Amino acid sequence: MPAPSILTREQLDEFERRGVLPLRGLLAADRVRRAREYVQHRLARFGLWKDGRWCLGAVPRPEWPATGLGPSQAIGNEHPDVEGLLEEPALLCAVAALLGGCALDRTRSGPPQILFTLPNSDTWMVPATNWHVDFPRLATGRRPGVQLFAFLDTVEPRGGGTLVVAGSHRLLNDKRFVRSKALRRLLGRETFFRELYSPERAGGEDRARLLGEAGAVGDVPLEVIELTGAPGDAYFTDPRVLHTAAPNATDRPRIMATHRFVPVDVLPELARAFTSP
Ligand SMILES: O=C(O)CCC(=O)C(=O)O
Repeated sequence: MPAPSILTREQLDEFERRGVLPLRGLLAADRVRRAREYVQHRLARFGLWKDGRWCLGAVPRPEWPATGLGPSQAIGNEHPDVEGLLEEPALLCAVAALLGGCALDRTRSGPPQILFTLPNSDTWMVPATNWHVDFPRLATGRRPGVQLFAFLDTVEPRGGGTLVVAGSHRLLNDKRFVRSKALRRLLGRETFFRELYSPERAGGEDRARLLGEAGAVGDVPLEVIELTGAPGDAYFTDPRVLHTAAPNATDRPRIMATHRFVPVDVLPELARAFTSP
């Protein structure tokens, strides 16, 4: 008999429908604290973290779209306290539930990736640029895995949390490979995405209003949502949802971690999709 799922039928349905599922308090507080302390420890080298508090004046303030220090170089991901995030039993049960228990490719997927953004803007808006997907549409229409976005510290609204277009994973699954650039272009023919990418709807509050505005392509409802949360909260997304980084208009750095879980049996098709003409 299969093990009972950690997720309810309603949550699984929500994930199917919206391609985004919040799971509050998914990660244990201790595990998250260790990963956050690792990040703070690494940033202490730049004077950004000192005596248990942020000293943001230690480096020049970046201006959006710059995010400040590159997390891979300045922080790095390969540390047991970062890798330990993926050992969380509740997280692994949620991944198994979302992927129907498929065996995962854990050898090549590496540690979670730290997402870090210093405060970098006085105003907040939904960017017109860099909307993308990390995985192509597959010819079989199959979901290529699930992506985790976990909060290592509080990320408030307008605090640099990733933006995603809920529902967008359901578009353009029409039996062919479509990679990110082509997907962006094809979606740009639709009113909802024309507005989203539109440089005319250029800045400030006008673009901020795109958040939460209901839209649709055909019968697929769409909505731009901002990933926000407290330490230990997480979202799972369908890797086919369009998403982008956002400005951080608060006074605290944004610290999140992301990871892509890919079933082993999807790898051959993924490889074909990435290399197809
Ligand atoms: O929140 C961000 O910085 C963007 C993350 C992103 O685009 C990704 O993980 O693919």
